Amino acid sequence: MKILVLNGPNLNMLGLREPDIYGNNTYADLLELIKAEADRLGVEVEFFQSNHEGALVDAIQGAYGRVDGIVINPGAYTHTSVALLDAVKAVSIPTVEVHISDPDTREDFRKISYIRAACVKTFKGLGFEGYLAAIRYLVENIK
Ligand code: CA2
Repeated sequence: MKILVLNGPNLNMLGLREPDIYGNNTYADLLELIKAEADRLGVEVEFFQSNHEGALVDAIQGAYGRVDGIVINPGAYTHTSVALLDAVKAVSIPTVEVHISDPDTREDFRKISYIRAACVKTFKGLGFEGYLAAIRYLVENIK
């Protein structure tokens, strides 16, 4: 089983700014944590981060026929991107939405998630643990 882990804009800045919201750990720490959980579960993981909407669309399209599940934190594109929603719908790969913080408890503009309609599950407000929960969810639910 292969899982693609996608991260959107500014998530490469983890640990460097806004530690009160996103914690002190870095993007590299996040990848290490996910890889350890994937190894424990015996699944292959591939990582991609971009600050560009089209690059994320390309990554989702590139997963078609190649990947069994997607974990995505679209960052701010969560609240703006119909293109990411359409891409997940188009490839029809089970996709889990993850947010480190809980956007529903923040500014009103973060309360809308376009991509959620195409996702099988959402984990939010759990910090980095949300990504691990997403990996476990896909492993348990993809047959
Ligand atoms: O809570 C999340 O994971 C978010 O997807 C993070 C996005 C935000 O726009 C969403 O509403 C919720 C922002 C990611 C920015 O990450 C930073 C990391 C370090 C320093 C500054 C920003």
